Amino acid sequence: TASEWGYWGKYGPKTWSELCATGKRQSPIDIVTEDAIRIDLGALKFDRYDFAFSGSLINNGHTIQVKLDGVPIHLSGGSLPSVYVLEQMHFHWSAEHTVDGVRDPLELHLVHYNNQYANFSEATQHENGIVVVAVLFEFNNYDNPDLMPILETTKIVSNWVGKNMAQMRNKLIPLLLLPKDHTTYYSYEGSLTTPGCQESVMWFVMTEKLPISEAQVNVFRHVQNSNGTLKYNYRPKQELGNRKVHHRLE
Ligand code: SG4
Ligand code: ZN
Repeated sequence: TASEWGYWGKYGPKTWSELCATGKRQSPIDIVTEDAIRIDLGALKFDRYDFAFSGSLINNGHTIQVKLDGVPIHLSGGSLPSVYVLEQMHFHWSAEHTVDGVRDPLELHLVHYNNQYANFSEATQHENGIVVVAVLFEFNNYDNPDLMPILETTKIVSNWVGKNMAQMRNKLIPLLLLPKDHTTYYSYEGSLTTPGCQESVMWFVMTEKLPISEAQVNVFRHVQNSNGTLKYNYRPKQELGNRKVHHRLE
């Protein structure tokens, strides 16, 4: 069916052309740090990110996605035109954005939509509809304890034949999944990185990276779907074209 897509083989990204918007602002990209324009767009304001949330995980066959319960979490600042509401978070292994050609083992996407639109899917139809904050994780030789609530539940939903949705046993504090310096970032105008690749996303890729161990990345690499093991789930880099990447430094 037309909705069938994957990350390699006969349903891989090379075959997405019928499913994807083909424009001039596709994602992900390679961030060339030397070419980034240093400019103060203002700090991002992460509202209620410091609360402890219960939530659930879903293995949707393309990624592991986290949905938090309770009060809405808001993102603003950074020259954004309005307030953006956190919709969900999910992971890519390996990372989708590369920095000076380096691909890290994991990238977290915190997906938000513009609260001027009725809902998330309506927002994807507008050029300022979506903001994704991306956090890169680099290998280190110790476990990152802040990923524990997600990883323990990933193990439960990773067996596709069993249940693909589960409550997290421990609460999650989203702020702990952001680097300490969460006000320094690269930003550019792009798209969703999966079909239909709508060109509605303002990307904020955090400059500072977080640590993850090899054993922790392996939990993601063992996620199953109907075709077997989801060994990796990143879209290859897209052309930057005429776009500029901005680098916010304080
Ligand atoms: C993942 O496949 C998520 O599961 C999708 O969320 C998400 O699509 C997609 O990634 C693209 O998001 O930040 N990588 S990205 O550009 O949010 C949407 C769902 O399928 C539409 C709900
Ligand atoms: Zn993503």
